[in-house]
Amino acid sequence: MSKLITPHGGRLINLYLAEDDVQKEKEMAQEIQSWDLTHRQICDIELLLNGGFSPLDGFMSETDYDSVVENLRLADGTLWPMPITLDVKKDFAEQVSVGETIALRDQEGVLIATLTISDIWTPNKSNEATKVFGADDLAHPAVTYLHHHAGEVYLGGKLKGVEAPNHYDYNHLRDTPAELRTKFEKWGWKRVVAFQTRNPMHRAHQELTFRAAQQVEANLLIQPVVGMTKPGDIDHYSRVRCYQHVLDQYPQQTTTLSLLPLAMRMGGPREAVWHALIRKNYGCTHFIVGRDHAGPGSNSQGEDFYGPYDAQEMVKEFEDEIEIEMVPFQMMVYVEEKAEYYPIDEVDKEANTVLNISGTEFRRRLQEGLDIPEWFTYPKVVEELRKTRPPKHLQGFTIFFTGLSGSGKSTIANALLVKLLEMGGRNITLLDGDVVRQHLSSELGFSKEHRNLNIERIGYVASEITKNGGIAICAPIAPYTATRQKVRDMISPLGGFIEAYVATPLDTCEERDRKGLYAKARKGIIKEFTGISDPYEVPENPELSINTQEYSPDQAAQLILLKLEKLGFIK
Ligand code: PPS
Repeated sequence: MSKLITPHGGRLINLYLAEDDVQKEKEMAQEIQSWDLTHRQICDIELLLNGGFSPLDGFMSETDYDSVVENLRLADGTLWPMPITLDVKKDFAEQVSVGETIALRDQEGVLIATLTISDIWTPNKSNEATKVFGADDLAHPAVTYLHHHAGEVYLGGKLKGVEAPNHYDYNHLRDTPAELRTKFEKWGWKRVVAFQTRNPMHRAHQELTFRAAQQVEANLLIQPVVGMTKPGDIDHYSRVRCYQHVLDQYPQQTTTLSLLPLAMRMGGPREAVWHALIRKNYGCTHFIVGRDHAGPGSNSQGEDFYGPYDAQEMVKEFEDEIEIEMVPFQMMVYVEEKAEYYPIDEVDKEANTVLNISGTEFRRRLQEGLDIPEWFTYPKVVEELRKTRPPKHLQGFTIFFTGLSGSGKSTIANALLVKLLEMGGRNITLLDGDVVRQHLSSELGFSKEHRNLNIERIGYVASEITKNGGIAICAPIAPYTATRQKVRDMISPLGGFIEAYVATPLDTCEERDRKGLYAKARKGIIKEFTGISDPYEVPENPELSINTQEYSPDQAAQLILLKLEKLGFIK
């Protein structure tokens, strides 16, 4: 048996009920309130139940949460840098009370665990953002998540695990901490260095990890995150196919690949300490921390949230306590004269030609179908990535018209549709305001809530079309900035999003009054009419603003085609 020793000398937590108790718990759960776990919560609960988050034995209590936020420690002093909380909607929280047990289910209703509530509280999210992520700045993905996606109320309490969250993908590459420890024991791996990643691996990463393993004389565990990573990252299916190709580059029996169902927060230094603790739980003795580990990019002032080596410094500070040795790593660069990779600080830049391709440049080359040299990455990796990131002219996109009723959105949208059909070779769907209201939103009215729901539905359909390489043309009024932004955020990671504001002034729309609606609105026969008795928030930064007094529908459609060409979406 492996020694199930975790950081802090405790045992590896296993929160799953014994087989005999599972049936009883399932029967009991039919009588109690259920909470449907979000994707993030499914990731967290999997690692809580299987001991990846040892020594935690449930979602944090308020005192543990406060202590973690303020001091990176649980209330009893145990090192733990990241809040692991169960956020729920306010109306759900109002229906439950301390001492009650609730069922936690996945999106299909499968019972994953039960939680006996010990605490119910409303967190100070701005304080959490500032203390945990360094700033209450929405440019940080975890801060956006906290304010815009997470529920208002947190529930704390101990968990009883009924069933592990189900995965249909790459089951042979998924291990619990206990399974991985057993494998290491079986293979005679005493010293194991873990490599964490959320990106595809290229030659530089292979060189870095290989050198790190050599340096500390350890076997190598490549343990990429397949739960949630930074929005916009390459999907894990493609990444895992890439990792499998890269695995062939290591000497046999030195290296293994195992997938980690973690929901990252991109919390830089705190996150690096958290990652180290998790790796300790998975039985690793060493952990590679490179430049800008788990960095979220720049803040709203355009500066990096964290310094490039902050994460290394913080892990160093706690490595003895975690009982894992950090292996710090510099950026690897390719030295042309030597046809080899070296850590950047070991290269004499005067005497050598140093080559490197930045992430942005790599994505540009992929998008434009340009050459990617073999010194940078493996041909099979490029092949995989070209499939997921096709050049722009093969990607899907959404043209999202917005403007007052009668502004000319539908006319321009139809002209554009016809021109794109004439060009041929693409699948196009027109989601016109009236048509959507007939087929998708027939039960909705024109209150703010209903309008937003209508736009979210249009956004969802358009996002599916865009994701699958099609063209969606949407032409609703979409009067609210926040909802338009929501749709943009939903679609942008999947392809192009072009907001086209049809800027016809209200008096012109009213003069035209093609459907006679403005006259009725003025008389009060139609209530909540946009521009008359309901607001229209003018877009601040649309990709296109079309003045219909200067452009005929045909010219406006041409204008959009030129924009699409400029952006690379049509060739
Ligand atoms: S929204 O706000 O985006 O959900 O509106 P949308 O679905 O695009 O509206 C579609 C058409 O509904 C007609 N209509 C109204 N518009 C605005 N306000 C009120 N109260 C209203 N009642 C009916 C109007 O003809 C919209 O079509 P367009 O093509 O914009 O003229």
